[in-house]
Amino acid sequence: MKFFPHYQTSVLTILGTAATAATAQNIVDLSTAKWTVSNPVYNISVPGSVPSQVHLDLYREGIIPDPYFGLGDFELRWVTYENWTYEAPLHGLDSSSEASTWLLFNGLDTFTSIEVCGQHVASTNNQFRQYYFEISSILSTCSSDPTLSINFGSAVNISAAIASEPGQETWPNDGVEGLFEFPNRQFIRKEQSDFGWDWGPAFAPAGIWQPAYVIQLADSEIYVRNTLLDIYREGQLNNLPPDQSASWVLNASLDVIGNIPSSAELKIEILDINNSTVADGSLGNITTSGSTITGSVAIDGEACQLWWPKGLGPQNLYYFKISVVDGSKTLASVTKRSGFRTIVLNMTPISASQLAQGIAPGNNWHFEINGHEFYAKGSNFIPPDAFWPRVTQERMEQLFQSVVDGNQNMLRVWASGAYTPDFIYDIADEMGVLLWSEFEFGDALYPVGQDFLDNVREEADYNVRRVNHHPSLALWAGGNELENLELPEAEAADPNNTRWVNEYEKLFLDVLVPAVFGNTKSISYIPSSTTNGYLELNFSLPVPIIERYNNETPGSIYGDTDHYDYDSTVAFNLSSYPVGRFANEFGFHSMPSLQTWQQAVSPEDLHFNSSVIQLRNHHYPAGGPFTDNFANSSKGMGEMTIAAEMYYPTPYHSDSIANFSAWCHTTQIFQADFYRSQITYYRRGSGLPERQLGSLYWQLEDIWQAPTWAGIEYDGRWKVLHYIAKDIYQPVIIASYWNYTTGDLTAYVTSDLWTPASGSATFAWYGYDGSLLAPPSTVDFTVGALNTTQVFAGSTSTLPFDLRHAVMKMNITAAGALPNTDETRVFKHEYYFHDLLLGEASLVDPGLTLSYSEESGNFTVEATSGVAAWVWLDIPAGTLGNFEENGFWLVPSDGPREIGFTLKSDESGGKWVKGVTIGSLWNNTLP
Ligand code: BMA
Repeated sequence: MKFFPHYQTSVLTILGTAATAATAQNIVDLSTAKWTVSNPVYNISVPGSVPSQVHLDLYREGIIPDPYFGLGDFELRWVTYENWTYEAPLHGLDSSSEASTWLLFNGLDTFTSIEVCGQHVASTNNQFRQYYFEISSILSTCSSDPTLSINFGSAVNISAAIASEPGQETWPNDGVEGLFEFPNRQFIRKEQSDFGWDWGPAFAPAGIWQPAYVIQLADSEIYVRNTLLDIYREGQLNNLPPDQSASWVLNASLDVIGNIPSSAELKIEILDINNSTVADGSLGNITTSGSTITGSVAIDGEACQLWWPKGLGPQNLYYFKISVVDGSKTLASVTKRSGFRTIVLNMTPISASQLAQGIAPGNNWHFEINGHEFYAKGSNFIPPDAFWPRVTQERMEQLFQSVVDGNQNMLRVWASGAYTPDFIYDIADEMGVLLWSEFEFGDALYPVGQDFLDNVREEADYNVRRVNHHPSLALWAGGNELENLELPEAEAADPNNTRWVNEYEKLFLDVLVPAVFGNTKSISYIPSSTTNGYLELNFSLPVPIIERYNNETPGSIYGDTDHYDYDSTVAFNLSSYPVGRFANEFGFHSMPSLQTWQQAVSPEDLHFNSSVIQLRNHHYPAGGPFTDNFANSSKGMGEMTIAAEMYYPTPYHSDSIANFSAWCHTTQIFQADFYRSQITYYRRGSGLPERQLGSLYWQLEDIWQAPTWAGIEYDGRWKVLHYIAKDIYQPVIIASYWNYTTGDLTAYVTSDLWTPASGSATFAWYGYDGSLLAPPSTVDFTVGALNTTQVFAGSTSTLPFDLRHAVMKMNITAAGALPNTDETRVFKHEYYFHDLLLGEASLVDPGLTLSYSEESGNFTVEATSGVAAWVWLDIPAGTLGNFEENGFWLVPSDGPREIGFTLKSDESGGKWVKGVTIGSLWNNTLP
């Protein structure tokens, strides 16, 4: 790897010396200070911590019970309505008069008044900004030992006060406000789901939620508080596919506390993952403006190993050490781990050659990594906890391991949580998970007063710069469900008024486009998660994006899709699914497992419709009304019940806990079944005129223990959905597509490999007793790169047997190569077609057997006397891990099937193995 001289101001140095020694700044990490948190109204004063939040400190000190237990969501609202003060003496400061002293906060949640030595320093009102304040003069007048005191105002009260200010903005439509939520979230810059969401509780926490420091600098010293690193192809423009043969350009920009001398320069050293220097030199085009220094350099691409998402190639990473130097002195240096890749959301018009391939006219809407189209497989990531400070590295590594084990390569980081911390991007960089990232706005229209917009500008600028170096960063989107929901609703309620679209564009184009395009060339931007894309992208305009909205030509296909339908009677009607270029969210809720419920509710509440369980369901009925009443909370429960009763035998076990557990599980089966139907439909679209290239279901994981759309429960346990998604996100799959009105039945093989794969498909009809109803048939197929091919066509109206008594097993074996490999691999997949109403099917006892081998650590299962539908291996409470597969079907002729297991944590001392149980849908029919 080498730098190109024309980007440099000085002679380039390859394999040169390391940077000189660091400087003598004094940095006090405020997590080491002795904090108290107090509230005078309740006469509470207890030890506090940083980073933390009030609820976490009160819980640790025994003042409140576990906020996640029972009805803590409601019972602890008094905490939220109060103001809280965090206070600590400042030790370890250098009292010499030369030092300038600063407070640096990477995150304050949210409304604060900050004092040092009883003197006001500043007030803050944005959870997502980094704040820094000079306190040198206050310290010099401090009569006693300095004390830092931060008073947090109640976000719920303050947002209500802001909402009722005279002249405050109102909208013709309400934002989405679910059951049991605090109102007015759109007026403040705080995690929007902190006020409650349809999958989460409303704690609206407060506290110093990110690291905080005191920084002391001598006259010429500087401290790097944020770093932008942008690696792109020369000539690259946002939202457009770059020339992959162009050289790489690295742009670095450091934001500092202190003064950067005008003679300062930037040096760079690139190291491989083993810390060997692969290149070093100086950056050119240096500009210094106040407290920011920027420079760039071109890099010869030959030796740069590309970074790829999981499944598409290796995750090559490098360290980039950037130093600010002035003559022979190194003023500061910072190291960021990054990689070489281009990622673009291509929304260009469908070209003539694409039309000639049979792609429907309109615009593209797909991602390209390093110039390759690929199929994005994944889900939506929500805040993994209502209290971020307790989200640990270990928990996130475990979660992301489940993501990659589940064959997912992309997560959409949903727009109304918090900007993802760097350590999570780091995990995604290492594991190869692309993170479609969003600004924190969702399901509401937002104020556009100058103060609000200025506040957002700071927040956006800080976060775009902070995370841009992560190769996993895939996209910036302005917010959640704005163009497809909030804006049209406002326009429908107040027709012919252009105010709503103008205001929308003020925030999501005029403010956020410069925040992205002004800082990075490597990342694409869309204003709304669901969008028809642009009508025009013109970089000679002040804001280069002109939105398409509903300016559509009939017969053309444009954007991505969002699909929810809580009428489960049409769940498997394929014509009810949207046809688009990409599915960015779709779903249906289900109950968590009994094991998870036991962590959160008392034994007497373990009934499907107990008040506690109903009140933890925050899903409102489709179409509203979104009011705070108990009757509505039963609707979400009702939707799950109706679906379970319609499609499956429903449990009626005499043991009430077993019955509850089976009901929970049956709602998970419906959820998984419905998602599989949509995922196969969207994936098949990769080879149909819509050229559909992505499926991200709603939602990856849970924020707490409750009925939600998640595929992974709060503690990491996989629901049926995560197993089924793993199965159907394999590279080469077979699936059936049934029009139950006409009886037309087809099957397709779909592949997201980048080269063709060939193999054969076998189809066999079985009775539920395991007997073959007809001789199996086999066809050979070749499926193209990122394509689909039909391998079966028939009709269920001409079958010689009743569909209620038969299942068709289809399985494929195909040879193909994974992207970026030459090695041929064998891909296998199986799929069962059956009547939708399994409650009416002639299920028999499948005679399931289960054994475990200490030696291999594998389980062996077999259906000895009939077809086993939705086989489920269950792990006891206290143990966490996942099977290689689960939720599958078995026929007796399959013989024994060995299934691997990965243990993640265990509190049973190994006894869990004996607690593993096996069952299938047949168990629902047992008393
Ligand atoms: C969409 C999402 C989320 C929501 C989910 C389930 O609205 O964008 O806001 O939680 O559906 O209702």
